[in-house]
Amino acid sequence: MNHESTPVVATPTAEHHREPFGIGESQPRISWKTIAPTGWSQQAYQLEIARADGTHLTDWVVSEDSVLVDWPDRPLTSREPAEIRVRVRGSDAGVGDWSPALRLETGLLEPTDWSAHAISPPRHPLERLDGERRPPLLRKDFQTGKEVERARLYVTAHGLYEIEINGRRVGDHTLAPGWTSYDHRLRYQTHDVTEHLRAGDNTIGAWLADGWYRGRLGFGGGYSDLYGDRLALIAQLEIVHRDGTRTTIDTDTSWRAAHGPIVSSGLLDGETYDARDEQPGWSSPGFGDSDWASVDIVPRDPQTLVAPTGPPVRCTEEIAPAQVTVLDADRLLVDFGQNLVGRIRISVTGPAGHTVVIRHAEVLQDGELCVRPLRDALSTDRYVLQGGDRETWEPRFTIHGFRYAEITGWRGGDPRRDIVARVHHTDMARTGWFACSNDQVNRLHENVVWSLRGNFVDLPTDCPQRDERLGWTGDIQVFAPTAAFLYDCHGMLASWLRDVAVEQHDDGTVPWYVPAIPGGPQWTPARPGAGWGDVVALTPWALYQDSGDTGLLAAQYDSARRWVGLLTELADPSGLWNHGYQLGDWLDPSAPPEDPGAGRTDRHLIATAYYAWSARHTAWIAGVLGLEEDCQRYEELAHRVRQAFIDAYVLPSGLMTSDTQTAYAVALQFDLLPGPAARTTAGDRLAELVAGGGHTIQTGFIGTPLVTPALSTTHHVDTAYTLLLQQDCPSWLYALKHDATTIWERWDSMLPDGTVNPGEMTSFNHYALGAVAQWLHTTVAGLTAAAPGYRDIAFRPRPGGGITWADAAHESPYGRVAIRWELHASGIKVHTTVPTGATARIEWPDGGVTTLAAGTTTTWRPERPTERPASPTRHD
Ligand code: RAM
Repeated sequence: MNHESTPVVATPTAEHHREPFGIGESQPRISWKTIAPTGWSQQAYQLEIARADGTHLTDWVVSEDSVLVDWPDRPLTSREPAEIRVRVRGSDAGVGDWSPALRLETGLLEPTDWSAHAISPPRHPLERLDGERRPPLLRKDFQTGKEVERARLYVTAHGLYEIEINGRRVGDHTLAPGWTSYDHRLRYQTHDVTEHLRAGDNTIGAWLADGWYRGRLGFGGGYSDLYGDRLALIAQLEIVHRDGTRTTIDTDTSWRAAHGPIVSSGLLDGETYDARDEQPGWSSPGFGDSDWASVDIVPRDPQTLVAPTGPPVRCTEEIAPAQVTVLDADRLLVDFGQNLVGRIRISVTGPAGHTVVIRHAEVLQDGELCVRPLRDALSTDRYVLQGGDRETWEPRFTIHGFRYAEITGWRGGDPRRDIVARVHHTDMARTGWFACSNDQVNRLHENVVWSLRGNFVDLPTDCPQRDERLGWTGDIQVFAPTAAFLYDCHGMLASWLRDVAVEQHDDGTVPWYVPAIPGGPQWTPARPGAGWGDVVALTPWALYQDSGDTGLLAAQYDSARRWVGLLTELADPSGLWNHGYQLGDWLDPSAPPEDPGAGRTDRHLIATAYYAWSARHTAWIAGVLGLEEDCQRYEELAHRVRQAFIDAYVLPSGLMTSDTQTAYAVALQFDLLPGPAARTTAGDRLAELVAGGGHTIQTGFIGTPLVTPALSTTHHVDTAYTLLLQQDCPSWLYALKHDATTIWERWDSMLPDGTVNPGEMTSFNHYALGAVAQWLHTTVAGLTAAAPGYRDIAFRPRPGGGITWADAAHESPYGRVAIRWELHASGIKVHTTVPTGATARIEWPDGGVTTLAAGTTTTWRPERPTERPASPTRHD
């Protein structure tokens, strides 16, 4: 085959790993992307697996599949490296070159692989010093007599850890091992530490801190010791020598412990560090640790140790101060120009014992930090100077949500050089982009991205700043489609959904937030809540739409089934879920600040709608999994609940019992109306309500992601644009008047008069209301997955709102999908990019369809587009 028509395969990937090192799958599924000339399609593929015992070549597999194909060889064993290459054959029978190799390595796959014990500093005198629980250091000296070929560190902790070997930090993870349902699943991390070791004397040391394991968490004062009251380290350092022999250094009773320079550290409260207490050389050989204490072994079942499925949290960006104001002699107010999540690093010079205090806040009030929204989170870091030359410090085991910092006792030089905000979050690959001719809409989109970054810190949280920061199920349920477009969050969310399933109650109730911790009588014990519990059926499906990962559906199916089974018991015989505690359309702007659930839409209308929608999704999941009987049973259930919904909430006139935007949006988007005529009536009424409300928002968490799609699929795209572009409160763009750089929890977290909303729940960094971004992607730009994983793509641009061009791109499992449209006086010009392996078409606003081949195409459609009649159901 000649060179020009040769397909080029990029480096394959394994599962959803960005860094396939220390993975937990013995049979990882493999994916690859091909770039090939227009018209080419894959007919067959071949995989080559290089393992220690030789290179295995599969037969040619006749298949068009390239996403998450089954592992083709015998299962990998623990600690096993492998290299995988792919080549493909096309319709013309020509064979392409081998792809570059994917190098992966498994972690410890069997509980019996673990020889390390969980070791803890002794309770006395280390742990409770003057009522403090001072974070400890642990260390061990060891010898490597023989030359080192390679070395791996498998490590985790009760609490948070950082490791040093021979004075050098291992890896760059933040807040490891992250937060999982620790009693069931504790993640360990794998590091290649070959370069850290040297022949002869070596030392391994660990910092530990409370983190989520035993630090104070939760609202209303919170709770400490939620998982136990003893920190512990589990570390297994496996060294393979040049001669093939092995040495393993485990955490055991030969390790020693002492206080470190961290005086206190909490995720909510911040960290205090006394540099005078540093012990130089503590993690290097030759340090005398005779006055360090011995350690105890504490229980940890190795069955619960799991490898990560997603990337770690790490620093992804540094931001210099945008503005620094000197408040008084010793106090600086720093504005980073961006509400972010992370920590501040300072460089200072001053006398020993001098303390620099850093307080954080998202907003100002009267020129000072406004910390009331933080509630009981102190978010204060303190650095006590050693008194040497320039001292540089960033806290290790805390994290804050802030745009502003007040620094008292500043002893640095130029603040723009000596103060930097370091942004930390799960280091997912960016996969989605959007821009258009309207700068405010672009800023709104940028704010969504920042709220995603700030709240994807190992688990999907509601907020990153106050004494909460919990994995609220409802928030990610509404936001998951947006998140999956913008970032590759599949590995991270797959882990979190495992935790949701393990924490689901025996009767099927899904906790309000996962990991579940006590939350006062409103939240504990958990009660089944519509929109929140439905995460177990809707979010796996949303992720599947983006990734095509049927394995995730299989893993989560039982959880979805148990939830829908519970709803079937709770519902009345007709299928209505019309009793019990519900949050309704949470944070509907008409709800009073102190009662965010008191929205205008009947809570039980929402509950039955979600019941029908989850039953429908469970049927779809069963269908994909080939469970025909289940599929039919859940379809029938969904149909019955739908009918009950219609009978109870849709009046003969076509209006609904709750004459609200959320009610119509839910009914339209969840396919809960009797037919096309009823859809038209509902769409028209929704548009009337939006116009009647002066095109301001009247929806909360439930209605907000649905209202613009409900309008645009019922012939009211102009109304949707007017709503999108509204600037008065409440609206998406209102927040920009107050210089918002993230999405707020409330439409009016900042009131029009510039004061902070008096509600006790007022975050400035909450992604739920940012779910509108998915409408920007799918409808304003017009980039939609018409089949799971973007194997079929529908470009459905719906220009409006005076926007003259828009573009969106998504890095799909097949490769980059992109669209840019531009309005011209005589028509619309659309540039599209379709990856090899996908089919695609443009569905024009007037109903016309243009079929596209893979590759980049420019399509010109004369005349301005007009809308076409409503499409019957929503499947995006
Ligand atoms: C608050 C937050 C969160 C929401 C719950 C119900 O704590 O607003 O986002 O899901 O309430």
